[in-house]
Amino acid sequence: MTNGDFATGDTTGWTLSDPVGGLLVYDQGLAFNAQNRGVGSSISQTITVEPGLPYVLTYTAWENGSGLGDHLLMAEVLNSTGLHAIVDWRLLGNGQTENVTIPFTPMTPQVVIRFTNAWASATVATDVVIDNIVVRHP
Ligand SMILES: [Ca+2]
Repeated sequence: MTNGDFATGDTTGWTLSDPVGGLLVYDQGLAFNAQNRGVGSSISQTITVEPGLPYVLTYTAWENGSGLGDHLLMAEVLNSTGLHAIVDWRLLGNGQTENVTIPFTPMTPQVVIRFTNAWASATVATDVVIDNIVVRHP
């Protein structure tokens, strides 16, 4: 992955879909719902893989902010045929941090890794942040 740790301080390397304007890099991570914006934004990146071999997508996610909120994150790996290699849903509770590991097997030489904040119980002073996105071949 390119800039999977957001060490550049911005979204270099990622494609953004941000209809609500809630994506923002801070604290070395990518925040959804930033600036009290709503849900529905996503980031994605296309990577090259070997079809048929096992891979693992890992990332860290946490809820951040003084407000109370639960956030639902969707992580997808999409083959270039449009078929999913995996869809993973994580509900991050208020104050919760999770290190997520998602095994998948790609079917095509390129796949899209996409993260979407699909739902939140609140978005004022509560964000969901992701960081350290890595794809490896165990
Ligand atoms: Ca980082």
